[in-house]
Amino acid sequence: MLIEDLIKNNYLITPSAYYLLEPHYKRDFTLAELIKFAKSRGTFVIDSSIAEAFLAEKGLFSTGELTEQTPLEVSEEEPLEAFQVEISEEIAESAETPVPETVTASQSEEIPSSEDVESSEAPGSISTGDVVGSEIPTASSEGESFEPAEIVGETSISTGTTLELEQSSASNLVEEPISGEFSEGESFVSTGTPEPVKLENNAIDSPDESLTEVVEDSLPLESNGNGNGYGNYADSEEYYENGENGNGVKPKIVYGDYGIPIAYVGEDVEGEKSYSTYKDVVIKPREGFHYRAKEIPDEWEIKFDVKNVKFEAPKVKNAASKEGEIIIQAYSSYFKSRLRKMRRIFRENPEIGTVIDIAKLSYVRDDEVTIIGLVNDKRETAKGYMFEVEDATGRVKVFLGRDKENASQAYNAIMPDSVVAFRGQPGRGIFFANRVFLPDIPKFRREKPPLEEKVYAILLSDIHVGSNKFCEKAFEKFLEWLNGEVNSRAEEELVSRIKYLIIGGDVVDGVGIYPGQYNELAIPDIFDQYEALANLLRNVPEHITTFIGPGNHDAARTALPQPGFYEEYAKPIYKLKNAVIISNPAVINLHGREFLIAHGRGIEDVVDFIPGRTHHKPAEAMVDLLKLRHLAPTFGNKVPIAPDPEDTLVIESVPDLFQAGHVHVMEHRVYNGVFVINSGTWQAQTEFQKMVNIVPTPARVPIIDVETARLRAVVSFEQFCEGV
Ligand code: D5M
Ligand code: FE
Ligand code: ZN
Repeated sequence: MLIEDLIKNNYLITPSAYYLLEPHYKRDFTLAELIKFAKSRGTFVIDSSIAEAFLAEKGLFSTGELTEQTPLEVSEEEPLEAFQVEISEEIAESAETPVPETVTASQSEEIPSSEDVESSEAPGSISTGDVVGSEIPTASSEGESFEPAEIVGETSISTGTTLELEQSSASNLVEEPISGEFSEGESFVSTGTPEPVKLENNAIDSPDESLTEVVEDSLPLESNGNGNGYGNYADSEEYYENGENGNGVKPKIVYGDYGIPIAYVGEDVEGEKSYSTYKDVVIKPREGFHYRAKEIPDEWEIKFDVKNVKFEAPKVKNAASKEGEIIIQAYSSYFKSRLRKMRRIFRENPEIGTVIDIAKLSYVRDDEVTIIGLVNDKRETAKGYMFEVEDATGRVKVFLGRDKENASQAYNAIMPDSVVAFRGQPGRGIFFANRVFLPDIPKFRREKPPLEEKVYAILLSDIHVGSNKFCEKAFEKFLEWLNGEVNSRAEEELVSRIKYLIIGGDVVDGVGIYPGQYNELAIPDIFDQYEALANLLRNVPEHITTFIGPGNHDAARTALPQPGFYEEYAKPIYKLKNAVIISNPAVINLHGREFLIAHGRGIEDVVDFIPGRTHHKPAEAMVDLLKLRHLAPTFGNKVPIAPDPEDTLVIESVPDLFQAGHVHVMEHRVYNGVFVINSGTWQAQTEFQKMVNIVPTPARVPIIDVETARLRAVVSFEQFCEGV
C-alpha cells in the first residue's frame, strides 16, 4: 500500500524504511505528510534515515532494531503478443541455422557456484601467509593452453592441474588458470584461517539453473524521461532547494543542454571543505621495488576513438526545413550506417550466399536468396517465428519455422533493431526463411605472434569517486599495492609487469544521476569529484599508462557514444601524467592485441530483451552483444543513442578482449576466442541497488596477460571495502 502510493507519486522507499513506516501508515501519518517531509529533505528516496527522522518528528520513533532488509518484490513479465497471421504450408524444409551454441556448461558441476563461494568466505580476516593448495579444473573445450609466468621459489604458482597459491596478508591473490570456452575458473585465496582455496566461478552457468529474479525492470523507474535510463525523475532545481546532506554545502543543481547535471558555479565554499578530495593521499613506489615494465617498450595505440570520427551534419533541402525533418534524416542516416557496416560484417561469412535488397525480392522466383536487415519487430506464432525486417530499400515480413535448426535460440538472441540475415525464398508478401544468421564472431582466428616478455594490463571500471559507498580504503590499498606493497613473490611478479591500466567509465559518481543520489554523495560537487579522482590516480606509478573512458555517471554526453569527458569539469584527469582519455566505446591496441572498451549500458537492454539474462551474469550478456556485433542494438529502451550520421557502436572489428563495466559485477568468459570481462566496481551496494536487488562485487582487480588477452589473476581488496 505505502509502496504503491509512494510510487504513484514518483517516490521510492527502501525496504528498511518501509518496515519502519508501514505499521504507522494511515494510522499515525498520511501520505501527504510523508511526501512533504521527503520533499523538505530534497529526496525522492525515503530511506531509513529519512524514515527515522520523520517518525521522530511525529514522536513515533523508538530506537528498536531495524527489521531485516528484504528486497522489494516487484516482478512482472510482459506477455508476448500472439501472432495472428496464418502461415501457409509452403514453408521450406528445415536447414541448419548457423547460430552457435551459446553455452556449454559441461564443467559446471566441478566448480562451486559463486554463491557458494561468497557464503563461505570470511572477509576481513587476515591470514598468516600459509600456503594452500587447490585443484583447479583446467579442462579446455577449445584446447587453449596457457603459459604461466615464471615465478621462482617456494611461492611459485603453476597453472597446471594443481594450483598452489600463497595466501596474502593484505590482498586476495587469485591465479587464473586459462581454460576454454566458458570455463574460466578463478580462485580466490581467502584471508581467513588456512582452508582450501575456494573457486569463484562467475563464468560458468549450468543449463538448468534457476534464474535470479531481476526486479528492477518492473519498478516504475524506466520511462526514460531524463535520458539516463533511470526513469522519469526529471530532477529539477526546486527539489534540492532545501536539501542539505550534512556536508554543510547547500546543493544547487542546474541542467545543461543534454540533461547533464552541472554543478552551479559560484557555490564554492570558501576555506576548508567538510569532505576530503584525497589531497593527502600520496603514495610513492616502495624503495628498491623493481618494475620490469619500465624496461619493456611502450606499445599502444588508440585504434578507434569516437573523437576521431568526423561526423557530417545531416543534409536538409533548405534552411527552412522543419526541425523534425532534420531529426528523421539524422536517424535515417544512423540506421543506414548501421546496415552498411553490418552488411560488411556479413560479407565475411561464406555461408551467407547472394544478398539482395528487400525491394528486389519480387523479382526473385524460386532461388534461395539472403536478405540483411534491421529487425523492427519479432513475434512467436503457433508454427514458428515472425519478424519484420527492414533494409534501406524496403520492409518485409519474414517467417522462420520452429523446425529450423536453432530457430528458437536465434529468435531469443535477436534484440529489437539488431541486424540479422535470413536466407530463404520470397513468398506472397512474406519471406520464408530457412536459415537465420547473426553477424556473430568467427569461430576461429589466427593466432597472434608471441610477445618477448610478459606484460600485464589491469582493468577497472565504476570507481564512483564521490559516492559515500566508494571503497576508498580498498582503492588506497590497491594503489599501495601498485606501488610495491605486495605480500608475496607472486604478487611482486605481477605488479612488476603491469604496464597499462584501463578504466571503463563511471569514474566518479556524478551529481543528480538518479533520484535521491544526493543523500549518498560524500563529495557533492562534480568538480571536486574529478579532483579527488585525479588525486588518487596521480599515485599510479608513472610508467603505467592509464586509459580513462566515461560512463553514465560522468560529466559527458548522456547518449551513446560518449566522445570523452567534458573538459571543463574533468580537467584534473586530463592533466594527469600518463593518462589517456578515451571515448566510450574505444578500441585500444596493446602490443598487437585489440581491447574493446565500453562502459556497457547495452547490457541493461540485453537483460530486458533476452530471456534468461541477468545483471548478475554480465559476461553472458556481453557475449550476446558480441553475437549481434553491436554495443547497444536497441533504440529507445534504456540506453539513449545519439543520432550520429555514423553508427560507432557497431563492433566492426573482432577484438581479442572485450571489457565493459556498468553492472558492478565482475565476471568473465571466453567466446569464440574473445576474452569477455566485466570489470566490476569500487562502490559498495547503494540504497538504490539494494532496492533493485543488484549485488555488486567491489574492489577486485583483474590482471590481464596482454599476450594471451586472458585473465592472469584477480586480486581482491574487498575486505577493505566498508559496507559490503
Ligand atoms: O549502474 C550500476 C548498476 O545499477 C547497473 O546494473 C544499473 C543499475 N541501476 C542503477 N540505478 C538503477 C535504476 N534506477 N534502475 C535500474 N537499475 C539501476 P550505475 O551506472 O553505476 O548507476
Ligand atoms: Fe557504475
Ligand atoms: Zn554505469
